[in-house]
Amino acid sequence: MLKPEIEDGQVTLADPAFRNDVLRGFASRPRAIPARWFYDRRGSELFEAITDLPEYYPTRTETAILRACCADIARLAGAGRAVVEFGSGSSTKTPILLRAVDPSAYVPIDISGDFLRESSAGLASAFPGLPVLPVEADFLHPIALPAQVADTPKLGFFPGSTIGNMIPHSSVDLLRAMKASLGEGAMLVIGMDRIKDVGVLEAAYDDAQGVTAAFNRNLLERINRELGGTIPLDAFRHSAIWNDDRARIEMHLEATRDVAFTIERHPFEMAAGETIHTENSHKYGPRDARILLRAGGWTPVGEWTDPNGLFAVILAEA
Ligand code: AVI
Repeated sequence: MLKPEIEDGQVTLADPAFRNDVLRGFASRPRAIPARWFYDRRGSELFEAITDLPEYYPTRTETAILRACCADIARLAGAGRAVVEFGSGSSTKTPILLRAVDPSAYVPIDISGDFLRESSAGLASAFPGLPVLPVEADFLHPIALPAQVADTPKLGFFPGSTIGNMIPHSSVDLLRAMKASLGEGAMLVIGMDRIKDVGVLEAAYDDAQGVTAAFNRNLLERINRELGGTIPLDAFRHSAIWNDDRARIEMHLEATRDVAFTIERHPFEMAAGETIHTENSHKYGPRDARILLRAGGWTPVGEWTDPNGLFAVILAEA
């Protein structure tokens, strides 16, 4: 049965998919919970705070690259495309692209109706006259886009290196689903974080102010809040480590002592040093990025990076 929870004075129901992923995640070995569950209201606020941290280079680096390359993207893509953003849109990056490419419509796609409505309203007032056509859907699967843009060529936009949060076979599936959603003649602008110095990478995911640690630990708070968990928060520490073999930063929550707790009355035990794996953030060498795109059905036609080669923005065609 769904369990009513009080959040911000409102009664909400625990998401059955969250419950399943958490119970399975704690029972499996290695223990792991999908990163998508970070993003409740508090988690989304903490992620926003992460993007401003001095150690978290991706957001400001990608924004600077976009500012510098958007005229080239506009030239290569041509005017009048419908820009289709996978995710509900960033108040900084999206306007940079929209201003440059002179689109005929803007179609943000997000699974969370709340975020979608908020960001669509912001974009619509910043771009009067531009049709903003939000679609509430899970973009991991092919999506039917609004009829108004059926005959318009599309320019997909997937910034932030969000693709890096998926394991390689899922990221290939996602690129293929995007290609199917965008249709004939589509192009895609995608942000992909580069492999770099391990110290820089680990600091970006374990900042001095502890914001990323709070973001990671908020998952445990969410489990306690929404699923009636009894996890002792003080028994877990945030860890972010570079897995060189898989070219990814892994975030874990590590038990600092032996602990026993329940989630919806299911008992769990963890020994000191055991972890629950909460996120992967894959990084790509220049060739890795191009190979991944090609595996997903896209041909890279333009690539831009910052002077230190920290991050890349790639334009690809279907
Ligand atoms: C959303 N995503 C691209 C972020 C990343 O860098 O992998 C999520 C994040 N996790 C910790 N810090 C930021």
